This record gives sequence, structure tokens and C-alpha cells, in this order.
Amino acid sequence: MMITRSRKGLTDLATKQSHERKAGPLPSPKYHAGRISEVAQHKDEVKSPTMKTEARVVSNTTRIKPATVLSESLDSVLSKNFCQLTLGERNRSEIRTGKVNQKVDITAIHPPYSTRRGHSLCLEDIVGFIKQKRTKNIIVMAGAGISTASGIPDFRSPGTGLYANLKKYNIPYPEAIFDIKFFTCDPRPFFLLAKELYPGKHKPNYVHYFVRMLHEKGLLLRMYTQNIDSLETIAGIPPEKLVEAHGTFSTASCHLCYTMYPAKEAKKEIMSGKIPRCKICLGTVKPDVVFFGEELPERFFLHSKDFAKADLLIVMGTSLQIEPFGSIINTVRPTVPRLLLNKDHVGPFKREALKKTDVVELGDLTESVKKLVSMLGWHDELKELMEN
Ligand code: CNA
Repeated sequence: MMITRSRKGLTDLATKQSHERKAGPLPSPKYHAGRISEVAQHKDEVKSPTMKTEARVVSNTTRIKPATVLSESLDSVLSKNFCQLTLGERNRSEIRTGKVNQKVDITAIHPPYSTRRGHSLCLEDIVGFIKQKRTKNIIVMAGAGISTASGIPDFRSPGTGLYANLKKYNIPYPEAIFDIKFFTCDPRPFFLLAKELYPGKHKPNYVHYFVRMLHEKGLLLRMYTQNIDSLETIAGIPPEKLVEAHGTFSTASCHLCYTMYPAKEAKKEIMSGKIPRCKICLGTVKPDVVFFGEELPERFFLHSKDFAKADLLIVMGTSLQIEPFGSIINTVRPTVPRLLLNKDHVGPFKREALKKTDVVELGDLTESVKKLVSMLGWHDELKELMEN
């Protein structure tokens, strides 16, 4: 996979190195749009262009409806307004011109997500939508928590996460291990960790195969993963259905001149404790995993099309703390259900009053996914998929 990086990154590096010479330790990573960074606090809803459009529709609706409000029950007015929020431009004008009574098939355009108007969705509703094939463009957003059952520690789980066990790497702050500027000064801590993380030692688990199952059923629009362990690919999720947002170990290149380097050779050298060097400029070669301060793979930007198409978003095993990944969750259409399967509340699911279309299932991920799979009646099929 190609990793794109900007010249600006190199300029920043020079600035930072001179800053270090003059002012001492490296500052913590800050947010740059399109470049990977970590945020201390998750920003709430990002206003997408779609949301702005919908807001305009609401105000139009309010202006043209007063007479109707008097003659109809509040419920039916709300119901029509809900329809307007979910319809395309052609159908909105049909409603305005009164053709709405000619029975527009709303479900054909955008399925109504609420079975009982106004109630908050729950896991049973989500299962119902999947079973009834109302959701055919599911996006899965995943993080390190989907691979803990395969024996790979995540970043932030207290006690077991990598951040809690970094003493042996001798680094000034946990994120330094994935900071491109720190890597340039001292690549050894990353290579030490890379020896543990390199794909090959671990196997995909139930959760990876659940996503594969979504694909087999023709329901997966795309899986966006932050993981670099390649377990999605090993589980059989095809490349066109996968966005490895934070890169991969399966290719390698010079971190200075970006010349490609044979990935197998890089792995061999890293595993034997050597530092691979670029044959052109002698810069340090690293696997193409995206570090803080680096740009994301071009493929990540597929999200601008995909998220507008999604009809269900499943978020699993991530703290949503890394940007810009953490924010794209807010770019699905406002009426689209979002299901969080995680140990703890994260991102917009931390709100006390959840959005009515947000559903949270807390607990161990494998257990939650098993529950979902058994509610869907896919247990035997999934078992077979894993065995084969
Ligand atoms: P994170 O910040 O460590 O968050 C993981 C989340 O998953 C937390 O909210 C945990 O509570 C939750 N979690 C962990 N285990 C379970 C479980 N068994 N059941 C339910 N929930 C669980 O990791 P993120 O993915 O959010 O951060 C993104 C980083 C992590 C990316 O840049 C990755 O490259 C990086 N990373 C990847 C791997 C990997 O490829 N397997 C491993 C470690 C770190």
C-alpha cells in the first residue's frame, strides 16, 4: 500500500530538530487535518456538509407548515418532517408541492430506522434492520481492541495496554514510540516494539470473522481499521473492502526519501536486531505503518464517499482517540444508526443523553459479537467460516 507523505512533514521535522537543539524535549503531538495525531479530549459532533443541508431542510419545513400543524396531529407532522429529513431533493419538492399524498415509497430511498417513532434504538432494532436487509451498506470502524483476543495488546487498556508497559523502551512519553520525529532521532524503541507486533505470530479471532461474515452476506460497504496487524486480511476480508487507515507492515520504505524497500528484507533485518538502511540515501527504512505526524494513506479518504452512503456504522474496540480517524464517525448521515461494541464508552458515545440512533453494548468484544451473531442466527455459518 502506498503511503503518501508531504514535504511539509520534512520541514516540520527540521523545525522540530532545531527546536530540540535550542529548547530541549519534544513537544507532544498536535492535531493536523489529514495527518495522524492524538487528541487528549474527543471533540463532539463534527458538523458535516450533510448535516448543514439537513438543517436547512428543517427550517424550510417549519416555514411552510403552520396551517398543516393546526389541522394534523403532532405525531403525523413529526412523521412527515422525519420523512423530509431522510428524502432526496426530488422527493422533498414532491412533499412541498403536495404530491406526498401520492404515497412516495420512503423505504426505497432511505429506510426509516425507527420502528416505534421517537424511541431510542436498541440492539434488537439493529438486529432487525440487518435481518430485514434494511442495512446493506454497513461500515465497520475498528481499533486495537478487536485484536486483544488474538493476543496483541492494545494501546490504552489499563495494565495490559502497550502504554502501560513501555518502561523497557526507554522513551520520554508513550506516543514517542510512534512519533516520526522521535523515530528520526532514535528508531530503536520502535524496532524493539515492531519485533513484537510484526504479523505472522497471531491469528484472527471471532471478531475478525464476524466482519468477514458481513462481507460474505453482501452487507459490508467497507471496514476501516486502525490496526497494523493484518489480521483482517488473514481472516479473508478482501483488499477492496478494507481500509488500513494507519498503514501496514506488508510494505516498507525509507522514511526520508520514501524509496520502497523489500518488506521481507526489512522484516528479516528488524527481527535480527538490525536497522534497515535505504539503498539510495542511507535513511532508516521502516514498515509503512503511519506514525504521528505522518499523512494517512490516500485510501483513507474514501471515507468522504463511503460514510455518506452508510446505512449502519459499527464501531468496535477503539478509544477513538487518534485523529482524524476518531472524527469521521460523525460524518455518517444524522439518521444512520451507530453501534458501539467496546469495553467502555468512547467518543460521542460518552454523552449522557445518547443520540436516539446510537446504541452501546459494553463488555468484552468477543462476548458482545457472539451475542449479536446469535441474535442474527449466524452462529453455525460463522463457525463453519472460521473452521474452513
Ligand atoms: P486503544 O486506544 O488502545 O483503544 C482500544 C479500545 O478497545 C479501548 O477503548 C479498550 O477499552 C477497548 N478494548 C480493548 N480490548 C477489548 C476487549 N477485549 N473487548 C472490548 N473492548 C476492548 O487503541 P485504538 O485502536 O483506539 O488506537 C489506535 C492505534 C492503536 C492505532 O494507531 C493502531 O495502530 C494502534 N495499535 C494497533 C494494534 C494492532 O494492530 N493490533 C495494537 C496496538 C496498537
